Amino acid sequence: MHRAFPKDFLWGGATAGSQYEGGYGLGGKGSSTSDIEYFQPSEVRKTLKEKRVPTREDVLKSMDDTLNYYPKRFGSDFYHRVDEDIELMAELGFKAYRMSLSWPRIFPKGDEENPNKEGLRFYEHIFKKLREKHIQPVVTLSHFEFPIHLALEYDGWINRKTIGFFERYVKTVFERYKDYVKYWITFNEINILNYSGFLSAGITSDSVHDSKAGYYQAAHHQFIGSALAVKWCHEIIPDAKIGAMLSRRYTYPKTSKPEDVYENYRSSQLTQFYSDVQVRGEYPRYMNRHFDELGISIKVEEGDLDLIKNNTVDFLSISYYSTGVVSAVPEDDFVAGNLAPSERNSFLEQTEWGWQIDDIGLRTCLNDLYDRYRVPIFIVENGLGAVDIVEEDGSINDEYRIHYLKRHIQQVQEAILDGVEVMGYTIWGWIDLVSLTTSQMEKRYGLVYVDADDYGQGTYDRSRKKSFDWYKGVIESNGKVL
Ligand code: BGP
Repeated sequence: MHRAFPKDFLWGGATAGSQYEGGYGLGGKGSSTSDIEYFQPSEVRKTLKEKRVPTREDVLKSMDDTLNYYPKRFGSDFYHRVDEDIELMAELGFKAYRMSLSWPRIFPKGDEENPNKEGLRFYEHIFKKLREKHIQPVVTLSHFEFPIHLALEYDGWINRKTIGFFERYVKTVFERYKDYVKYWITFNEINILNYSGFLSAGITSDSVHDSKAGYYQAAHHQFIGSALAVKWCHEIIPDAKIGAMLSRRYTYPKTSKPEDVYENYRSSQLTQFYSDVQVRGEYPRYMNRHFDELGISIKVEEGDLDLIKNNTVDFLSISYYSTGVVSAVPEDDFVAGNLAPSERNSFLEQTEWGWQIDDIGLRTCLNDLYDRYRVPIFIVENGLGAVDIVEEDGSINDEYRIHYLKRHIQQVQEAILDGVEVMGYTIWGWIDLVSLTTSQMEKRYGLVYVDADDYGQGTYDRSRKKSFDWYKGVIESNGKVL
């Protein structure tokens, strides 16, 4: 069997502005929903609890707070190290770099008529540098960084007006970057809106009476935002591709008991509801019953469904870290995962943060998604968060990370052989950055080490880990040498 990856396979790395960029308040940047998360040492391991949703008052307090440390305001200081970091990407041989734009860097409050020129120049510089190095940017329009002003004044994505603000922002960036960016992604992990409602949609706990109804209404508005982004992207940059993005924690039924199997199926439908709308262009019929059971109805205006139908995405991108288990009557034996806890699978090992490691699950998941949608799949996040030890000579021997990545890449190759169209693979946090769920720096994913601790102490200097050379070899050999 011919085991090569496709010759135009997009190997690379991924980051998100709110966890990597820093530059808080610089260059005219407005505050984002990520800027108000402070580091809480008690929450650093095994994120079992669902995140507490802040009230308006919490948000206002955080903005004036001088006692706590807010890691996402500083990230890994990419803002001041663009050229140096892009040199490292080039040394690794990246074909693609997945990044996100900060909406409030471009529209500081979100509802202005005109963009912040300095913000636009900042990203243009990045795109120029990437072009010099022949690296394709893959740009997410919204990755947990929503303008605070829109959260406080408009209740975020619950308000239909937000669609118009988003449309203005996306048209602005498509026009400005049309010569540089040919791969776009709409909303990061749109399907976890009920866990990340504040971060991704600006919904404070006091802006909704019925949170489920509010989240689904916000999702409807994001679907329209996504359809408009697809429409304008295709019109302004005809040679570009734009995709949806799911957090795809694939799940297994706990037993072969039909009740467990059904519950798992149902839970999977509720995750794929989002990509069903964005890829297939319509609300799936199974959601009617779900909305009825919840006693909610979504406000849909004339023209919404046609817009969604006529503007489906070109590809589906996913984050994949672990798998979960679902049963009809859950036992009280939960493990952690990105944002949502899951039941334990005794066949799987866990990371130091309790995320279950399942490389074969990635192959199953890729096959499953491709069977359902028949559009190319892009793995835009996968990686291992671990504590790294810096040896006396400065080296970092992260064999465990190499082992994790290798196992997963092997399964990507199996899926390609199964016939799945996989566009590319970008390692999450190719350079250390602030953790989404715990706001830690010590939960490291990188091939490159950043000298900073959980309180932002350190030089922020970069150094290569053992996995750096390994991944460079993988890209050089187009996946032949793993
Ligand atoms: C995904 C997010 C990323 C990211 C990753 C790892 O859900 O899209 O932003 O950070 O999870 O999560 P964590 O940083 O909490 O380990």
